[in-house]
Amino acid sequence: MADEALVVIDLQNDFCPGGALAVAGGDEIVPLVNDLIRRTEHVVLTQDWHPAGHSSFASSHPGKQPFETIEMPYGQQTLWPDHCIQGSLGSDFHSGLAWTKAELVVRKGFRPAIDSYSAFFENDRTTPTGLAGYLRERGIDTLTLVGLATDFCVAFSALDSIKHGFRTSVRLDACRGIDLNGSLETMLNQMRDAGVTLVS
Ligand code: VGL
Ligand code: ZN
Repeated sequence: MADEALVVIDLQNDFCPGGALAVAGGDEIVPLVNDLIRRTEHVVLTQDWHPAGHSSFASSHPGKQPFETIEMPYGQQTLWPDHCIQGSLGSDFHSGLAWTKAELVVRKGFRPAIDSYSAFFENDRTTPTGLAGYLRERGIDTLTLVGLATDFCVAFSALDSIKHGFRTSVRLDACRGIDLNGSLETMLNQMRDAGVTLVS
């Protein structure tokens, strides 16, 4: 249907086993995601895309370790291992992903001072990526989200998608989570409460 799009979130080497910020089983979703790509007319991908020395990297904050939380001007920020550095192998899409059909690749996290989990807004929750305008202009009103990680980039994208008024579902069987201090359950509940259709 012309009004639906599949949004594949951050299915990149660094989020798959062997990568810098590996999500357990991240590579297992590739066949199912490819299946959904084949069956969906419009496909959009997101690509986490950080400059070296990005402010979300623990290595940019002396004395801080990955997975600690710090206070940034825009609020709380989890610190991560260096990952998805622009142009690195880790930033490439998983080699098995059938990405060529994608009509748009949204890159995010490229501003040095601000992280961006969501495909729609950066982590200050106000700087837009342009995706909502793109989808609206294309007449797309219904989104299915899949990818990595369920409790970070997928969840933040799904919540913003609802805020923008898109009918939104997340295919949980085509996602994998990080689950940091219970984040998976927290974000599943937030998505459910916000009106995201969770398909398992
Ligand atoms: C992500 C942490 C940092 C994600 C991206 O894709 O969920 N998580 N950057
Ligand atoms: Zn990132």
